[in-house]
Amino acid sequence: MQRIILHIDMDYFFAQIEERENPRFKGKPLVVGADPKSGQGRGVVSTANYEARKYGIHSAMPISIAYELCPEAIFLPVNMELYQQVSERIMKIIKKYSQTWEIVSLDEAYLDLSFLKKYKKTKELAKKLKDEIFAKEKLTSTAGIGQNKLIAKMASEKGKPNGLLIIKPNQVKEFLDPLDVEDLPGIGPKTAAKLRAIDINKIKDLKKISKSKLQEMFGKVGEEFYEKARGIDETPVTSEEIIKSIGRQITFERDTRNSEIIFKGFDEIIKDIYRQISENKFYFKTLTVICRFHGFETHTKSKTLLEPTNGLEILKKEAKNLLLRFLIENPKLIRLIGLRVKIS
Ligand code: TTP
Ligand code: MG
Ligand code: MG
Repeated sequence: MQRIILHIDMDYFFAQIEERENPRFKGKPLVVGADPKSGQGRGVVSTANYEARKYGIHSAMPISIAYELCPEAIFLPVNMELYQQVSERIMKIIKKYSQTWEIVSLDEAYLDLSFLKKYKKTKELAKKLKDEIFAKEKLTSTAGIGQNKLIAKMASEKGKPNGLLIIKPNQVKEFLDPLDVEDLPGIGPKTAAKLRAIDINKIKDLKKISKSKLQEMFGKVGEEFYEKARGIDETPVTSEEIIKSIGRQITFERDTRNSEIIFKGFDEIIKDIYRQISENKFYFKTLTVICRFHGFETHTKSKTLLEPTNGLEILKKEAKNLLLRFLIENPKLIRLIGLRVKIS
């Protein structure tokens, strides 16, 4: 059966909320993230508004580089509590438009609109949805519509900002072919570099490689690249909330191997996560420790317990074991450590 899927994603979400709260920031470059400390700051950019993006600033970039690119930008800390509240209200609106929805992150979701049957009707619905979000929250969003989640997501990406882009099944090929391989969800800079090395730059080029060759190069995900390059994606809209997780991380003032500093920081993270677990009566089953070394090399290690628990002692023990494994395996100076637990 032909499906029709909508993907909606808020425009420069954290930064747009900050602009709304403080209209005098509008029109000026604005960066939400770690404290830049006049260029000495050590965290990263969460997001930036479009004015700041003109300077090359983007999510996950070291805040010190963002500062270098545009020292006169307005730098604001992450006010996650506010963004979460806004997100909850937006998702409530989105969920009214289809019985089948999937929330993917704080600022994006899929709706299965197959019941509308016609693309024309989905366009009207998407407009209404965007208008309702704007009327209630004064925030713009971009919607993409297509035959599956892949096309819908890529369409919203290309339709930004404040856009609505519909790619009908007979337009998929002309839409995908000229795009860069890195525009394909799942292909990041590393995969793209390998492809570029064999002169594969556009999705059109990617289609020339056989499935078996892609498998040989990239393993199981290689097969997916083959399908995606042709606009094929069967994954359903799952009607589930995102799996909630709680995470915290700290960036040290200086890269360090001082175990007193490392474990003192880690204890605070554990304490904070435990406080959230107990306040909300959460249970967790999977823990992930993240460790960023000197030079930005970042690794994670996870442990899944046999059953969900809410105990502080087990959290401490398992988290510290994971961190210790990092310390044993890698002698480099440590820049950042973090812990995340998946709520079950
Ligand atoms: P995105 O939807 O990826 O980005 P965005 O909404 O800021 O911008 P766009 O208009 O391109 O959609 O992410 C949503 C929010 O998630 C973003 O506002 C901040 C946060 N975020 C981070 O904190 N770190 C990251 O690396 C990314 C990608 C996002
Ligand atoms: Mg967004
Ligand atoms: Mg998003």
